[in-house]
Amino acid sequence: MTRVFSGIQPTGHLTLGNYLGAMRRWAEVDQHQADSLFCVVDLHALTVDHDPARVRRLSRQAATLLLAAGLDPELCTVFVQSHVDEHARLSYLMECVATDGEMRRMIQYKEKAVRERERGGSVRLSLLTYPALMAADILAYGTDEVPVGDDQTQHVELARDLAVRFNQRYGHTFVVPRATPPKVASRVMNLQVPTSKMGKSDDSGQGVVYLLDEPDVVRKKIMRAVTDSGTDVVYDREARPGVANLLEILAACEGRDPEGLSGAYQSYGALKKDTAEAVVELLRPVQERHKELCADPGHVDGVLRAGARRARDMARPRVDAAYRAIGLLPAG
Ligand code: AQP
Repeated sequence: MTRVFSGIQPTGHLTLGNYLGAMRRWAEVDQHQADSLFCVVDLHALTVDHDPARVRRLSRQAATLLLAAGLDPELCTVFVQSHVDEHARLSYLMECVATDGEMRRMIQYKEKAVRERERGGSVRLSLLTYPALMAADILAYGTDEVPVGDDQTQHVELARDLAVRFNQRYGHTFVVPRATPPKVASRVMNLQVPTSKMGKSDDSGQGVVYLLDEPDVVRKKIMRAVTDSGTDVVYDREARPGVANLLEILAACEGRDPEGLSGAYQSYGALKKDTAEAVVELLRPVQERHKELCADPGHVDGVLRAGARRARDMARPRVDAAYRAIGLLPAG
């Protein structure tokens, strides 16, 4: 059976981008068709300046939202990265296989390093080595497929390269994984700056729909979305990024094709109104389930405990094998 692994960072409140680009597919497709693991990757959240209490709170919220989005612990493994030591253990080996140049070429590193400096902070070494930890996350489980949005495909490519290199140099240890981005909404864009990704660490939040935004807030943000200077509704990502983004969001909500949808609209206003209502309806069941789960925190804790146990059992043999293969003396 295909093994699927993917994760989400507790660096901010989860967004419509996270849902359409990743979570919805995990719940609707992957957990039913594959042996799947989904992880709140809290160690990754320490790569940028953070408040410890906030990271803890967001980790719990992210785990709760994964369940609210439909992940079923009977069908897949849901856990928190720091609960499974194998991630950090294997990350060090990945750092020993990767090169400094490979890490510095990563687009996310370059973008986030600039952002950290602009915010007056310094760049943490862990931001540079982030892809080694991500490779460890993936490779520890013998992962075949990594369902991620477009922004993460470069990191999955690096995980592939490291797996191949390790196998060639030290003997076959890792499955070589591949990224599987969604066909529609692989990169949901910021509603105010439609040339930038809708990200959860956006400073103002005005261009970002959060999964827990009230319906009226969702409507307001979408009705105020920046469109383009033209007036006709055409799907053109390059020339009309704002309208293309709305068409993609609406298409993803309704399971349709953005280009086909564009013909149905004569004005930006009508497109925004339908998009807003489609998003409100998409989020409604997730928000309702989230509320129920918040009333039962013991349930979420239990799911995470069992998930971590299962994940540890799956990862340990492969990580132990990697330690032996690379030349470390077994503990006996
Ligand atoms: N805008 C997006 N469109 C489509 N997919 C997206 N994903 C994230 N944003 C979009 C996908 O969601 C999964 C988890 O994302 P993440 O937690 O690794 O990354 P993030 O939400 O982008 O978080 P950051 O890096 O903490 O936020 P920013 O970028 O604001 O600094 C992944 O599969 C990702 O592709």
